[in-house]
Amino acid sequence: MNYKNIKRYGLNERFEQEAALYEGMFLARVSEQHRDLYKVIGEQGELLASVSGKLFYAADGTMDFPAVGDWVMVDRIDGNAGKAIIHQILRRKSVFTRKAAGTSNTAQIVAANIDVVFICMSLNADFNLRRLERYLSIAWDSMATPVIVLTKADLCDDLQQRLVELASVSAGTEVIVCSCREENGYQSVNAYITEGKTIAFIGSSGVGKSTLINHLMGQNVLTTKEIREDDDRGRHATTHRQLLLLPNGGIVIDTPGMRELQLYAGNLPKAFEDIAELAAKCKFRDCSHTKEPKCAVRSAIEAGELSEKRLENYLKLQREIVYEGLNSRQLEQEKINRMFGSKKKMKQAMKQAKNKNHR
Ligand SMILES: Nc1nc2c(ncn2[C@@H]2O[C@H](COP(=O)(O)OP(=O)(O)OP(=O)(O)O)[C@@H](O)[C@H]2O)c(=O)[nH]1
Ligand SMILES: [Mg+2]
Repeated sequence: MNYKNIKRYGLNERFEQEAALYEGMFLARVSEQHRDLYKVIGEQGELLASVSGKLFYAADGTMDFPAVGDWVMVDRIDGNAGKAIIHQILRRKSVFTRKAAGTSNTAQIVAANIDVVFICMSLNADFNLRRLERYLSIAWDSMATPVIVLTKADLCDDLQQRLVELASVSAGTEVIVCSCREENGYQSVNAYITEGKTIAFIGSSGVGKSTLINHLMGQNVLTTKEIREDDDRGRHATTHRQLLLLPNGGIVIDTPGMRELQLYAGNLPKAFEDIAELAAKCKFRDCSHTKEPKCAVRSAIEAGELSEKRLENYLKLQREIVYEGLNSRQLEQEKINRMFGSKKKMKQAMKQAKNKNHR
């Protein structure tokens, strides 16, 4: 198959190879989701789509349904004869998940197959280190690279102080400071956007995600809304996730601001590398860092090297993770095992399909 259009939407060899497994079906990327209706981009343009009955009944939770950014196999190449049917979701390269709002322990996919995740936080009222720790835990688990984007620099008069505070939680993550009120306010963001790479913007409502994307697009394609004056919060201007193609060849996913961000899976050792390093020096291997003797983590707090609040948040997030010990990579692996038996068998099947389709 000679793909042209969807190559611009980030198609690479890995997905192309897997798609070869599904003879007679067409490859497309999910660009929008509205409840159970999807918009997908195929080789001949946009299509409306819904999932097949088989996919629906075989689904074991929301992770088994398509999400924005997913590569899927559909039954048609154009929409002339009606809606397309999504038969298969290709293996995800990365996935940003959170616990669905409410009490159930189900996951919600925020974006799939992203290369970089921009965690947006404004430098005024939204600035909150504990929330950022949550975002980073999920981002490091997602297999996408996180970048912290601090927005609304024009509304902050103690930037240096903010950056010092941030340094205690941002280790290993790039930080970009920007503002829509300055001429070159988004230049550093642009540096991360390259052809064929997918970038997702996440963060609270009103921090300026859509404003930023509009700037990158060079036109106002997305709706933005003034924040409420009384509490400085956004008004949920963006209502659904959406994938767009940027003029410079990058692909961006805009997401609605989240009211709460609960963890479904998270990479705590990576987001809290300082605590993980200290924990290795505790007397007890299963030290809970609460009351045990010779606890290196508590000693660091007493010495003023680690903030108590950071430890509290770490312990809280640890309790929150649904699949304790299972990260997104392992969850995806489980799915492959369910589908193919093992990763090796999946690779063999892919190779066979490729040879067959090339004959
Ligand atoms: N002063 C200032 N205002 C900004 C900046 N960036 C965005 N805004 C304003 O903040 C408000 C909210 O921006 P949006 O882009 O709608 O925010 P969002 O993150 O997309 O919000 P949701 O879609 O609700 O998640 C708008 O009125 C923007 O004009 C900035 O750098 N400085
Ligand atoms: Mg928005």
